[in-house]
Amino acid sequence: MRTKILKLLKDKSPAYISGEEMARMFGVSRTSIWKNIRTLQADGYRIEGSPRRGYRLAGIPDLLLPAEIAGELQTEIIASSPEKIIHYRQLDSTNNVLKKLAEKGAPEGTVVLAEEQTQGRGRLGRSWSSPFGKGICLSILLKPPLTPQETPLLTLLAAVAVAKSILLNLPDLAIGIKWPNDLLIHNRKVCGILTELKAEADLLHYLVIGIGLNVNTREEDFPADLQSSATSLFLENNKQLVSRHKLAASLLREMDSSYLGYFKSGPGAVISEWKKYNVTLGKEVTIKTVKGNYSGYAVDLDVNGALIVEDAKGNKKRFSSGEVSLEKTL
Ligand code: BT5
Repeated sequence: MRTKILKLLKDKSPAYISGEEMARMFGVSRTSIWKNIRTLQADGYRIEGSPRRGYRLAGIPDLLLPAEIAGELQTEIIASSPEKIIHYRQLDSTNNVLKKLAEKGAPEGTVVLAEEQTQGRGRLGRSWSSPFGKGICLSILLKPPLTPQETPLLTLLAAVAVAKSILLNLPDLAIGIKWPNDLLIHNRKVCGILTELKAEADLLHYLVIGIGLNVNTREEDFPADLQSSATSLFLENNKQLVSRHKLAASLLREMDSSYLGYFKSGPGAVISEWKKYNVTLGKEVTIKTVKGNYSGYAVDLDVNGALIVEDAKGNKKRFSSGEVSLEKTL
């Protein structure tokens, strides 16, 4: 009902439509229309009411509202129906909320979005800064027929999908992907990805891919310790605001088509796409892992997306996770 009312208000905007007419069209009471209008207003839609003329839509907020995102999507798996798009104004972490939904049997392709995270998480207990209404914080539930060992590739796939969706909207930005999960612009981090999974030895139950993208974040919105290392699309785009819900929709579209493409074309295609944005291979790197640091030359990725690093003696080591520092940057 709410979706239908919203569509009608959009079609009529900037004209008014009376509550009585809407009630007649949808076969419900005027009170029911009024209640739905109140809920839309609480979601952030600017709906003006006039006793004689009725209601009119005066403004759509740039929030990650399911109705706005779903209207721009025709996906097959990810966010493929309005029920699969779940929006919160505030939550602890979209990954946490989606993992709970996954435990309750949420279908593949369910997406949780938030305007603000109070405990946004990075890898290894690090935090992700997510002030209200500035970035895109979302998590996607996937249940691919893969082994847990094959899943790192899906983080690379997600990084490429984010890069592509940004470039569709802002084609001039120089986006690089630092292995495995950081999107950089001018050597500052604009996006991070946190993939978490539930699996047994050889059986993957589900995967939650969490994406944090700084969109309209201003310098002062970042905590002081991030101001020199983080950036946003707004800051890189001559301080022009970017529509967050449009970008979120194109990100979900890219994720959906890349995910389907992966099953048709296999890992090689993901890796060659990833290499187009690579700022890690061909560089001297130091990789920090839980087992210690290792320095060398980043030579290639293997078929699962692991990073192959060669030391000065020609010994090659493979890393499926770790934190890379680039000795020589772009
Ligand atoms: C990441 O971890 O980069 C993964 C971030 C994933 C965030 C998303 S938001 C939606 C979903 N729900 C969650 O709770 N998380 C995911 P890592 O590589 O460990 O990097 C974390 C480091 O990035 C921090 O220690 C900071 O130095 C830096 N950082 C934190 N917030 C940032 C921001 N908004 N922009 C740029 N850098 C940031």
